[in-house]
Amino acid sequence: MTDSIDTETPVYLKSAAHGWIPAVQLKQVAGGKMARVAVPKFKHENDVLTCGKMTKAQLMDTIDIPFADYDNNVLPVQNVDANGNLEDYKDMVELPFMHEAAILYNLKLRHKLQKPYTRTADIVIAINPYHWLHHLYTKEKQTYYSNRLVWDHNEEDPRTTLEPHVYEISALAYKGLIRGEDQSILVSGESGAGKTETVKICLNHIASTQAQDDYYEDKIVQRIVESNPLLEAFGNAQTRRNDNSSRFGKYLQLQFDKSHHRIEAYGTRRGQVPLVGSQCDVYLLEKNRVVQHDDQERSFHIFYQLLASPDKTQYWSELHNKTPESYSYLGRCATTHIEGVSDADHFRHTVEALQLVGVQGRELHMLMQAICAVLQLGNLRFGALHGDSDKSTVISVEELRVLGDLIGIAPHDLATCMTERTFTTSGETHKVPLNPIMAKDGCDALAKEIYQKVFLWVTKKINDATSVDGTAMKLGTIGLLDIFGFETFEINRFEQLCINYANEKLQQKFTQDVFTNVEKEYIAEGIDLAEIKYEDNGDVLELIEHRSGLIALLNEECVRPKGNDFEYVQKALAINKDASKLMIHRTDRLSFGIKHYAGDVMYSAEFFVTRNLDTLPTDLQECMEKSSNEILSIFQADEVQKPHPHNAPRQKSNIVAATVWTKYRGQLENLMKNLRQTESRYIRCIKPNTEKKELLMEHNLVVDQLRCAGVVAGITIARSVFPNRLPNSLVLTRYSNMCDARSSTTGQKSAEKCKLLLNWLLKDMDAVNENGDKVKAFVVGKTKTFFRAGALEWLESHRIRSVDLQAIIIQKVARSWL
Ligand code: AD9
Ligand code: MG
Repeated sequence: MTDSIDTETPVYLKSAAHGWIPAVQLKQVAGGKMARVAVPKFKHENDVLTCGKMTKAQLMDTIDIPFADYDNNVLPVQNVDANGNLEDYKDMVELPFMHEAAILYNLKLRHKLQKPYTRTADIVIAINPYHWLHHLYTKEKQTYYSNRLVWDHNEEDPRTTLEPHVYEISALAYKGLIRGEDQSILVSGESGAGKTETVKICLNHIASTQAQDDYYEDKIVQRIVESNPLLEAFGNAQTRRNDNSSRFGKYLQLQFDKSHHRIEAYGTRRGQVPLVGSQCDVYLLEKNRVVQHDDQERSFHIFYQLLASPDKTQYWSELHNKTPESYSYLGRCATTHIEGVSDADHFRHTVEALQLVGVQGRELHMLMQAICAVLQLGNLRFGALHGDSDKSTVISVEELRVLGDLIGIAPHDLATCMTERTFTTSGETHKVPLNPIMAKDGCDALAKEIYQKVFLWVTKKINDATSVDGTAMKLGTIGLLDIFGFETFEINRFEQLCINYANEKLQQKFTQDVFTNVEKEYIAEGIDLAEIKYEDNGDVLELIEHRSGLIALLNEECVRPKGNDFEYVQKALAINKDASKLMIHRTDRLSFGIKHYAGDVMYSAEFFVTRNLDTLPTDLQECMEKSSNEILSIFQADEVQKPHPHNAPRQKSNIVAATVWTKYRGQLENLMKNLRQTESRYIRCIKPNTEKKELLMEHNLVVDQLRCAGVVAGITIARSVFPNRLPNSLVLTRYSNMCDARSSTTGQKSAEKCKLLLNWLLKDMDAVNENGDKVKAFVVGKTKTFFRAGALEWLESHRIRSVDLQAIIIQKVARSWL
């Protein structure tokens, strides 16, 4: 046994809590440098350590990170301090080692230390802690971040000394707004990652910057804050992944009054811009959930809330003794109650929030009755008419009567519009009977449509009560985007394509913003602009959006008299066969795939045409227009929504203008246009595990999300020329004791000192670029030093030489156990 580190024999410790972990290993990495593998903390509480050697396969199995991506199967993952303790980095741009494993382990360590937020340059990564860390969200914390980031003008970049927090994003957005630029905060992540909670945390923080005490006294701010849980009651549901999953996308624009006299009128802090309103745009409500949801999931919260309310009969006497099980849309599966949640309490809160936005009295009744109408529609049953299975009749006569009473339409009229369809040919009208399945489908389509109207009606009421007229004052805005993250399931449908398309659009903006920020940083630091190369996802967007792309071809298929999913796929594949991002399925002819920025996704085009058309039969629309309930009767004759008469040529432009894709694309274009006029800030939410458990991190799950969020790609752009950067002050404290240059630098500015120090330390590290010119291993900017590939790793591996002694001890102990 020698006293030097044996670089060939990796030694691993087996920990009961952590599985196999590398103890210490020096390994040659790119450029012939030596780098080291983590030295984990040797003692874990209640943890038994054993040791042994591991094969590469075992290592990949147990450590669970994609080592296969790298040339060396063992990479340095973490940094250690002089005592052998793992060091975490609050800004990942400063990580001495740069790859997915290093990012993952840094996040993991911080997660364990209950530090859910980590910065990567201007982006904040938020790991869902799955339990409320109260100390992070106190009023004092809110004020502290506002003071440091908004009001304190003395420091250059206070973030270097601040623990990362989403409050820094909200504070910086508010500061940007005060300086005159509209702002947006883009929160993304997969279902359950914490987007909605994060938006609420930011919103509360911004609200707290208003009248310093008792900001809830200001009704408008209260209305804005309360509109969030209100929308959640109507647009959120329990899913397997999240008990309070948002089933729609949301862009909430906070409106601030920038006119001078208003500032004085509010008597607020100097420079403060008062929050005077908000405008909420919603996207793609998952209305299918009204008629169908999986086991262990629920429909939208409001149904269960209403049924749990002790006052429910005041809205409709028929609700007496009714439970979710009484309604077929809710009670089909066992899950009707969420653990730890009181639907009755939530209902009270929902009603209070509705009253706050002016929905009360008659309107409140109308709203609740519209919800009851949806439930009641689900209880209608259809059977063959006089034994003829091509015709249908409503067999639940009593349920039909109750529904008729509720919405003020004669039961007979209701039954007719549900069991027959009207067609007009050559000016003549024909009634065609529907079979029971078609009648039930129409009834479900009506329930979904009514619920969508209800949701949009509530959104409009919120906007009416909160938004202000931009012409009456000079408005500034902070937009908060809480939108569905990238999705890939076993079967991916039309909805997944819509969602992933939105994510592609946002990813393109993200990449461009990261690039622009890197440029800005170089300029601010006074260093020469290096050429930054990056790949964006323009090819995917081209495939989806261009003139013969996936959207245009689907719209065309919807216009064709006998348009269908199969023809659509064949055309899309033939026309775009050379598109590099399109994948063709050899056997399943209804499938196609897209190479998204976040990974490859196969789509099943089954029902694409129907989902894209999403039309409600005219008979049902016209019947609803007669309802005494105004929310239901807003089914005005919407020309473009109506299906075209049988055999008559379809009016192409009308249908195309009305398809789900076209409307959705228009909404997204508007959103992007709006975002382009703002300074955007990013929060990437990460879900640490699928069990909703605190302190547990599943490696693969997190790495996948980091890829989807473009975190790794973003850092790669930021570090493409200079992979590492450190504040000059840190360079001095960390590396000064590695040489004697200290004595000669006293009295000089830190940038100068850094230059001298690094000139000495890195004198052998200069490289030669493609043009044969000599390039320095580092560039010292005004406040930060930028390192080329390998330079910081070299410094680190030499700095931690003192730790080697400890490593030797660990190896000795470990070997003595072998
Ligand atoms: V979905 O796409 O709408 O299904 P979100 O919005 O990403 O999803 P959400 O914000 O609803 O997730 O968070 C899911 C759950 O995680 C919450 O109900 C909380 O129980 C938990 N959570 C999220 N963020 C925090 C936090 N900062 N602190 C504590 C949190 N718990
Ligand atoms: Mg959500």
